Amino acid sequence: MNFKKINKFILLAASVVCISNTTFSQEKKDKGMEEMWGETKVSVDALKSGKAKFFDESNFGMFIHWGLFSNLGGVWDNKTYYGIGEWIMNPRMAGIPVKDYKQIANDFNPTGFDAKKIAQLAKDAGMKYIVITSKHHEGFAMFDSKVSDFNIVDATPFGRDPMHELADACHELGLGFGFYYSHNQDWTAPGGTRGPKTDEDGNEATFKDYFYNKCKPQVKEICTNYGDIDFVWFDTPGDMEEKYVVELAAMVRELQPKAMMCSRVGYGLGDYASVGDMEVPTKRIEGLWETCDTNNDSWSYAWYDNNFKSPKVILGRLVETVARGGSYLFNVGPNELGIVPEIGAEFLRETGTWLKRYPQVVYAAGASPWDYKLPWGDVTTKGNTMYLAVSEWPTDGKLYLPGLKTKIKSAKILNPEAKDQKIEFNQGKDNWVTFNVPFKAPDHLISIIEVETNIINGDEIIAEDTALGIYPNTETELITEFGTVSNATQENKRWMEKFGEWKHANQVGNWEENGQITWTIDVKEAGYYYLDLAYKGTNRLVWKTTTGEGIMVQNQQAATEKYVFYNMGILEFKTPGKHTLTTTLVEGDRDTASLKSIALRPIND
Ligand code: FHN
Repeated sequence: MNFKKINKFILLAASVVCISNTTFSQEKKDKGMEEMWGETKVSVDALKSGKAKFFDESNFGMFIHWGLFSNLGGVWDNKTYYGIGEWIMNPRMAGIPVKDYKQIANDFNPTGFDAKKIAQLAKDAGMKYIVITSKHHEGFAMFDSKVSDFNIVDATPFGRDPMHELADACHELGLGFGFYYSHNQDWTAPGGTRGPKTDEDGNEATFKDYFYNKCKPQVKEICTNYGDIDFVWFDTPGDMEEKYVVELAAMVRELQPKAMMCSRVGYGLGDYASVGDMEVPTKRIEGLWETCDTNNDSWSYAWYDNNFKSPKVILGRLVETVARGGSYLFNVGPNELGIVPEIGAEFLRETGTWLKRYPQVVYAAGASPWDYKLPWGDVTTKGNTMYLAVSEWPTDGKLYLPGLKTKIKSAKILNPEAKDQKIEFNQGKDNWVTFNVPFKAPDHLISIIEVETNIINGDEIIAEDTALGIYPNTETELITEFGTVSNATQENKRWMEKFGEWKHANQVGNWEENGQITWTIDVKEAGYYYLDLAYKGTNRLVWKTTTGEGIMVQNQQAATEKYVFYNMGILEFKTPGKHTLTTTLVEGDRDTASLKSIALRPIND
């Protein structure tokens, strides 16, 4: 990471701007959950004290969602509920009454749980630490708790403390270890947010009761009984009063001074920011931050959910996160027996095999000189070296880098099994670099080109960030985040497709008659390009896109509830170099029209 621009506090405003949904009918229903992620404002004292080093350099950790809900696997009363499995108790899924939910513990017997095996999986995957749910929103403690007997040791036939076993296994393998704890929501404890309003005797229960009877004493337990821990990952602070958050955070700091606290504790008291669930930010973010993502669609186990991300997708999202300056926390959901589903595990091991080949690309690596990903992949850095992580290997023997101001000394394709292959390149006056590369991708997952530049220690590799490259051999997507907008509204939006499965996009809406978005681009080669627009909106829409040279494409396409790319026509650039591109809405419902990106595809054949 590059900390040159760090202030005392960092506010990741872009990631919390607004809430919305794709499908119009869902719009109102889905509000609520994401408001509870809390502020992404964090203190950077952790960095100064040095305790952030491990987190900062690791860049890759394992998240585990495992709890009583795993015993249901998405099924209640013979019916399958689709969405994030750990929410099955909630009225928005099965709506299981507290009394019935508690009964599930009677037959929760995860005899297949093997802490060493899970820790080894994390290690094999190249992950450096594990963060596991010690108590999720439904209130069941996955550890030996003296505070509430609704816990895995007292309430289940299993009778063991798997958290102890996992903490020990992590320590043995040299992995970091930490706990997730839902501090605000507790759906079974009297007084917890969204929990019962009365206690077992029918007396009114307040949040204060929950906080002092359960939350704070249980957090004390997880911060006391498991040795030194590296992370305390609170979640969904929502409207929890500040005084409680302050008290809890102070206790954690006292008991575990070296633990890193995630920003979801609330009120800017975390050591590092957590951006939205399943969000790989599209733009560089300064400071210490992390994104959490899951290996299929749900966080916890669901019987039907085998939509596992492939090794290439995992690696792509990991490298992209590191290239934007962050860390990637990647989730697995063990099943009712405590076993991580095999396809997901296998894909993780393959991920780790790649990381063994190219560790330098991820661990202690810095962000890309470009604020955004490039069409063929992404870039991480270390000192004067750039690692070009190419997931879409070019088929014409040319790989392009736009707008590089720093001079390149040499470039080679890394080949861990044989000799690295030096490659020729040309760095033109236009700041484009063209590498001559083999036609076949050197690595079947993501190939790495190591580029040595001539900067001297302490300097940064500089890429021009005002003009976005338009490539002669591949499609370039221009997202709205990098355009300049007038008379329309540019906002980040989030929406759930399946319940709890978040999607994120920067988009432009509220189009006034003269609303427009303009990108500055740097075209490598003059010629014809197909123009596609990704938008949504009711009624058919007419969009117009004009180049600075006065070439225009105007066309009508369909109404759509989801962001879909539609072909608009052909644009010509008569000259290479800097141009502007301006898109406006000509006809259509101005309230629902929302533009997510445009794409330019060279016409070579
Ligand atoms: O509601 C939870 C959800 O179940 C899951 O634990 C995620 C992980 O980041 N956090 C909350 C929603 O943001």
